Parts: sequence; structure tokens; C-alpha cells
Amino acid sequence: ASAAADTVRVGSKNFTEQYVLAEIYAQAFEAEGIKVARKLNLGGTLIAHKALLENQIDFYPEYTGTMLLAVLKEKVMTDPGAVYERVKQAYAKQGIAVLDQAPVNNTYVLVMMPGLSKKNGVATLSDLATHAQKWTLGAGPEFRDREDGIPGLKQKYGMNFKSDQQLAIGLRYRALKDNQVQVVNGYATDGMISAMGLVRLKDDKQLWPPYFVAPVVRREVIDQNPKVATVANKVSAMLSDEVMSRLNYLVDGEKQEPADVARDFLKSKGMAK
Ligand code: PBE
Repeated sequence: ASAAADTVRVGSKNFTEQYVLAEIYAQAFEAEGIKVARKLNLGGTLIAHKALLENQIDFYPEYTGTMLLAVLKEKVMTDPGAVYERVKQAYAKQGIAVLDQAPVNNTYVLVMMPGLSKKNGVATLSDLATHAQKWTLGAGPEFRDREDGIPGLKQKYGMNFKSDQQLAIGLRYRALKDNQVQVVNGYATDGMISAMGLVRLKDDKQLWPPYFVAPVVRREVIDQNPKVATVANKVSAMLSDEVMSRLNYLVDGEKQEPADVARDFLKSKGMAK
């Protein structure tokens, strides 16, 4: 079902930062007179990508490393510029433009409560590998299957948890606090990581590539309306790890609505309607 040609259908995956980013881009479009239809909370990466390919959405925020590993199933590369160029080229063949990457690296990160980390001397993923068999990992649904998820941890670090518990993405930090799980698969820009003073374990063998935010958009849409790319690129340039963590915290910690958080952010930049 294609919307009116002048409406941009903005999608998102199923976690806080995605709702916030989708609202920021959507509201910036609206402020520039571009009509928007929201299709948020589609599901995981492959569902969002499929929606784009099948012309059910026009635009959603993705991450460079996710495009490389989860969508294209290629090998890890560590240079952010090289990853960007590679995914841009591969997506172009599918009729999808990868817009400018924002300076936001939302990498996977394993986190622990400070007490448990200190008591066991666990600061890196290599350290964790020597303790994992007595602990339970809490993670969202995608992490179980992705090459850069549990399979990658096994392969690169020989990491084997006692068990892994699949959690709703929004419930990971509560499960950690309640000691229902001892390690959580966090996203680097999750607002709750600093708010709870959690320890970020160092990926000392570089399992993970850079995961910079970059909107993906159907080529046709920007051919018809180049302003979509211009506005999105302008917005992306205003973001940073610190900004995203703060905005994500306002939603997860302060229980604000993503749309309100996005509006306040754009207002502070003189870009809201
Ligand atoms: N990430 C971090 C995941 C979730 C956030 C970019 C590694 C992803 O959506 O691919």
C-alpha cells in the first residue's frame, strides 16, 4: 500500500532510541512542510528492512554495523568510513539510499552491576568469558541469533553462559537490578546505563564493528523529493552519543513520550514547527 506520493512513511524498529529518532526525523520533515505517516515499532531489523524493500515504508533509522552484519551478512570491518561506504554501495543495489551517518555509535555492550563486576574482577569480555558459566545473560530477541550476538560471543571469546533469558528490550535493566540476570546486552546509548551506574565491559577482541546511526530511504523518494535527504542530513549532524543517551534517558528514566522528547530537542535547535 503506497501512500500519497508526497507523504514520507517513516518507520522504526522496536526500541526507545528508534522511537525517538523516528520522531526527530519525522517532526523535522513536518517542520519543513514534508507530509509524514508514522509506522513506528515495526519489529526487529529484518522486518524493518523488508518493509522498506516491499515499499511499505520509505524511511527508517538504521545502524551501519547492523546493515553490514545482520542485513548483508558480511564480515566485520572496524573502520567507520569503510563500513559506511560498503553498506552504502550494497544498499544502492537494492534501491535504497543510506543517508549521512550521524556521529552516534550505538554499539552493543555487555553491562553488569558495579558490585558484581568488582567482586569478580570482570572489566572486559575476556574476563567475563571466565565467569559466564555461572551467570545468566539477559538480552532482547535479536541478540540470540545475530552473528554479532550470542553466536559471536561464543566464537570470538569462547563465552558460554549458564543460560540466556530473552527479555523484552524495555525490561532488561530491571531484570539486571533484580538479579534475575547477571549480565545484560545493553545498547551503548541506552540512557539507563549511566543512570544506574552500570559497568560497560570492554570488547577487548573487537567482536563489534561501528554501529553509527544512518537513515535508510527508498531511492525513489529522494529522487522525487531531495529535501528529504537534506533535512535528514541536517538533523543527523546535530546528534551525538551524549545527546542520544540523554534523550533515551528522558523516555526510559523520566517516562516522557518519544514525540515530546523529539519536539523539545528540535525546538532547542530552532527546528521545530
Ligand atoms: N544495535 C544497538 C542494535 C540495537 C541497538 C545497533 C547494535 C540494532 O538495532 O542493530
